[in-house]
Amino acid sequence: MKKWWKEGVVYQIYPRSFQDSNGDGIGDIPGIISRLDEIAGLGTRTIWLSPVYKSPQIDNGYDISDYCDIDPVFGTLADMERLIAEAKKRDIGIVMDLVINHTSVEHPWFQKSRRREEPYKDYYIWQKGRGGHHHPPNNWTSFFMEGVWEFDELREEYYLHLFHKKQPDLNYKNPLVIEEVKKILRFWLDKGAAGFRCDVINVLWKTSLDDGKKSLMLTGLEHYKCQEGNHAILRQLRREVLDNYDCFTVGETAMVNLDEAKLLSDPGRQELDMVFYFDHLEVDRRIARFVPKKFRAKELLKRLTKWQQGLEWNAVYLENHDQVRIVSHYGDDRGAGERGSSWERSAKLMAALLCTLRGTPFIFQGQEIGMTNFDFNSLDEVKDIETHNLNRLMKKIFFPSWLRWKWLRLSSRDNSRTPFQWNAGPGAGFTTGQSWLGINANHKKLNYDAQRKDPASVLSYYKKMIRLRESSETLKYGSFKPLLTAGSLLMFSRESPNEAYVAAFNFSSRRKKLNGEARVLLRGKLAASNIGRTEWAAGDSLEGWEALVLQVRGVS
Ligand code: ISL
Ligand code: CA
Repeated sequence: MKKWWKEGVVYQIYPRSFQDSNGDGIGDIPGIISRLDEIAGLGTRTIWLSPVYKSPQIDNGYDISDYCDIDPVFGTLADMERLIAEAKKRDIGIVMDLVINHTSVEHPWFQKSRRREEPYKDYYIWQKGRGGHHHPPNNWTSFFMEGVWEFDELREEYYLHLFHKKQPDLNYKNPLVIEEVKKILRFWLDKGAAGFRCDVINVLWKTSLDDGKKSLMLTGLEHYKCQEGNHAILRQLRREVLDNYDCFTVGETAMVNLDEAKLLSDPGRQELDMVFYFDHLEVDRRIARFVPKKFRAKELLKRLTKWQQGLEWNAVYLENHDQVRIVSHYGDDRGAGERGSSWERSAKLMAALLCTLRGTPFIFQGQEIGMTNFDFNSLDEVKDIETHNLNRLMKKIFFPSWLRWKWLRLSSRDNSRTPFQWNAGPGAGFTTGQSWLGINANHKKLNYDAQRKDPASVLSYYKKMIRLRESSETLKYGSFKPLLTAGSLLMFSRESPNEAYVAAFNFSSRRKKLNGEARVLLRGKLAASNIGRTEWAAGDSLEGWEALVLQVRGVS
């Protein structure tokens, strides 16, 4: 079924790192407003704003102390209202980040809960320790590689936190908590929000607090991932609140498999509209995204196919604020900022991939100019709490420091969180002050200003691909069919009754000779080329990092 949120691309802003307006080194809402024309110019229909709510910023805003106010570091509620209005003028909707698995310890609910004040007493998951205070209630481990229980001296009980210890989990067995969430949803929808990206939305319901099966990643997961109680909450929020507004939801769903994702996003079940899963970004990683292994195009196509065909509608993304930069990951960032380099070609290849898959494309800030992983030299420059926790854990099990750093720099979430590179000047046009996180030295060559007027830039290519997708019903709604892989070559088609496109990608800096089958499939009219081809005369090879999109049926 057609929907407005299936039509256009979503642009994710990580406010801290987007545009600073007052020189304090931290991006803010007035900064975002000043860049709305650039955002609109890309072809953005929706902005997903990572959290700007009041927060002690332990986890960059994913630890909220007031859901209905804005953190002073980002601006005021009036600024936020202005952002919604200014975006609307440009036909852009704003999607808020809904972080409701946990709050900050500084949220008044938690402060009152610690003191057993009603009605907040059971807003969180409180438990007595085992053997008095001495042992936590169970053996679960957290997403940030710690235990999940923290002892509170005031209440003399432990509270559960699946993430950082300053992010206590809410107790969804308490109906009052769900009522609070409804209020938050209505508050933002009434202000004009276009929907919600729902943070770790599949772990809300803790069925039991029994010990979990021991696991290297997450002990206890089987007691809270995608439980029936979680589905019921989503249906309730949908029925009672979301359905009364013209909005959409995309759930970030940790550790989901396809069957679970289907249940969460099947349109008939009325829970979420789309989900973010991680499978396609872990082709070359073990233990989620932490340990490297070899990339294979074959494995990527296999995983893409599974999800493209398995779900009714996909949230298509290659980057976000928790992932590394795609050009440094599946691409090749050598020659960053330089014309004709592997960096330029592979960044454009990612644009072509993003816009030819079936689903709503999400672009993370900076992806559209091909920003790369950070260039930090040591852990001291990293701010991400996840990276530091992981380092501590690896140290405990005697990993040498060189190996720790090798792996951490491959997985650190700060890779994508460095400030947006607007220009070549000091502060990269991001700030006039001291930036909160290091700015990549490659901003001197790789920046927005260098690309904005250049028709052959990565930025211009993103715009082109976004327009191509928007102009084609087949690229938006057509079916997805895997065609073939051979070494670094990956091909699929998008088909509708009257029209078909074939997309071919060479995931290597080396020229790729096409086999007979590939040559037959690649007969058609050129729809997009990332290396400036003006026609495709059924050639016999693809250039290094080439992406080719052909219209193979329905050519008028
Ligand atoms: O990063 C992951 C997979 O590669 C997942 O484990 C998962 O995305 C993540 O840990 C959950 O992320 C979300 O909630 C966190 C917050 O720190 C992240 O920034 C947010 O996206 C806690 O709110
Ligand atoms: Ca600022």
